[in-house]
Amino acid sequence: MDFAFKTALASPTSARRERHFHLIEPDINPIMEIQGKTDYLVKLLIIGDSGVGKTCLLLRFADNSFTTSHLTTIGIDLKVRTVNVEGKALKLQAWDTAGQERFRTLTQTYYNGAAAVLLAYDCTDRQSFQSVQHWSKQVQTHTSPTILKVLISTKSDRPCREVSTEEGQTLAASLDMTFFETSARDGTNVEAVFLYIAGRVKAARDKEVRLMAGERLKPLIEKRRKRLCWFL
Ligand SMILES: Nc1nc2c(ncn2[C@@H]2O[C@H](COP(=O)(O)OP(=O)(O)OP(=O)(O)O)[C@@H](O)[C@H]2O)c(=O)[nH]1
Ligand SMILES: [Mg+2]
Repeated sequence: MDFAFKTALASPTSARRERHFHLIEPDINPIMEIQGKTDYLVKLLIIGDSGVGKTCLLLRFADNSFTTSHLTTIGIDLKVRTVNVEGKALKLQAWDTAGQERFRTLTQTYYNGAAAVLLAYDCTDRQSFQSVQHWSKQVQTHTSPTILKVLISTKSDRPCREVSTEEGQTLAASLDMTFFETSARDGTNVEAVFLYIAGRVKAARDKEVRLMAGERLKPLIEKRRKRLCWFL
């Protein structure tokens, strides 16, 4: 794919290493992707506070890998994997956003055209759980009401938990979201999250295709009906 990359300026105050690139033009041609044996192209976005484990979750899904270092995402990054659902190939393009405050305006520009949003919090960090309300408002403002929303609790492998499963489930239900408790470290529920999204998107797109086919046949059926009436 033909992306324009630009090296990001690392914050001089940040003690953390920053390795990602700032991707400036999300210039993806859906037609080109479809020619490459893709039935459906699915745009996803993962959001949440810095350090909750968004990049690690996507790395586990796309590359089956995990890193213990926090290499904070600069701007935005992209991970891609094609999954098969009932014989159809769905290319999942997961946009990995930066949780840091200074990138929030940039993140907003990537909501457009997303089929699903994954909102992540760290179950060992109550502050990140409290931020869910803020992120949820962002989703409401920048996406259509029909977008698929998934609340992700991360780092379930860690013993020092600050947010219970029940609290996560209750919040997800109040925000009309589906809830998953995950660990990028041991892989818990990572496949399940993305397969759930792929399954829901496929069902919705299949329905759209059927409806469109029905609309195309309508004039033909009407013509036949009229001809039949003339004979009777
Ligand atoms: N134990 C454990 N640690 C995790 C897990 N997921 C992420 N981490 C750790 O959490 C830290 C932050 O992970 P990242 O994925 O870089 O966080 P992020 O949400 O992408 O952060 P930003 O890019 O700054 O927004 C890293 O040190 C990871 O190793 C997990 O499932 N279990
Ligand atoms: Mg990241």
